[in-house]
Parts: sequence; C-alpha cells; structure tokens
Amino acid sequence: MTTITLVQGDITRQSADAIVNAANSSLLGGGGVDGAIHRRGGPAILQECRALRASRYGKGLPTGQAVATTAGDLDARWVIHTVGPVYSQSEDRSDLLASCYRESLKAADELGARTVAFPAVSTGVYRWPMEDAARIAVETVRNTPTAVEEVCFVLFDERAYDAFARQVG
Ligand code: AR6
Repeated sequence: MTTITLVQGDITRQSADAIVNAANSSLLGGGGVDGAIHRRGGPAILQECRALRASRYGKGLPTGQAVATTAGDLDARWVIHTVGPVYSQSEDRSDLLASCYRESLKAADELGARTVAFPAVSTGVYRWPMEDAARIAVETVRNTPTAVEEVCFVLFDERAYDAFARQVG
C-alpha cells in the first residue's frame, strides 16, 4: 500500500529518495518546477540530461515518459524527469498525464526509491485545470502497483493543495 501525503511548498526543499521534475521534451531546463530544480540542484543534473540527449533520447523525452538522473545538490538521490502533456480542450490527453505518474513510479521502482515527491505535473505552463489534474494524479498513484511506500504531492499554493486534498479525502 502506498501512502499519499500532501505538502504545500517548494518541491526543491523536500527530502525524498526521488523528486519528480515537470520537465519538457528537451530535458534542458525551463521555468516553473524545472527551473527551480536545476537552479537548486546545480549543474550535475543538466550534465546528465545532456548526456541523455546525446544517447537514448536524441529526439528528446516523449510526453508521458520518465527518466532519472542524479539529484545533484537536492536532498534526494535522484530526479525523475517526466514530460506532461500540454492541456487541450479539443483532445483528451488524460492518459498521457496519467502515464507521467505511472512511468515515474516505474522509474522509481527500477531505482529502488521508496519515497517520491511529485509536483502537480502540467498544471503550470501547460495549463491543465487543477481539479482535473489532481483527480488524475491521485487516481493514478492509487491504481499503480509499486514498491514506493510514500508518494508526497508537493503543491505550490493553497489552491493546488486544496484541490489535491479534495481528492485524497
Ligand atoms: N515547487 C512545487 N511546485 C511548483 C514549483 C516549485 N518550486 N514551481 C512551480 N510549481 P510547471 P508544467 C507548480 O509550469 O505545467 C517548464 O518551463 C506550479 O504552480 O512547473 O508541467 C518546463 O520546462 C504548477 O502548479 O510545469 C516545461 O516547459 C505545477 O508546479 C513546462 O514548464 C507545474 O507547473 C512544463 O509545464
């Protein structure tokens, strides 16, 4: 059984075996969570991301997938980078968002991570409505078999925290 916990705050201040990054396909950084993780985690993370682009992910990391690197100076052993879908009103991309959580947990299992901190993937720059994103995140974690013992959702503001709290019940 995976325990789900909620924290309001900055994910780069969390300690966990693995911290999940809401990245983009380039793996080379950006704003939001991604910018914060690279700033606080230091250059070692970007260095591994560049190596991934030069090897397995020459075309970038596809949406819905996940890959791990060092966590650099963060209080974690690994950063798991996942690429959320951009929200679309005309196309249902929910399964891609669910896939981010499934694939991140799979990567965590492969690493042997027991505690994983997730941000609310796709709810910032990618504009996914918070309530729906919270439902998909919580349902997917609940329904994914994993050896991860604790999943902590780290929500940046009260609005996000409340949306996740409604789902966790
Ligand atoms: N800790 C926790 N949550 C945060 C933090 C933080 N330090 N900073 C922002 N959030 P976003 P996306 C919240 O935009 O929507 C980047 O440029 C934020 O309020 O980080 O998946 C990437 O490079 C929101 O609720 O990720 C991609 O290009 C949530 O984290 C693109 O943005 C996700 O917001 C990915 O967009």
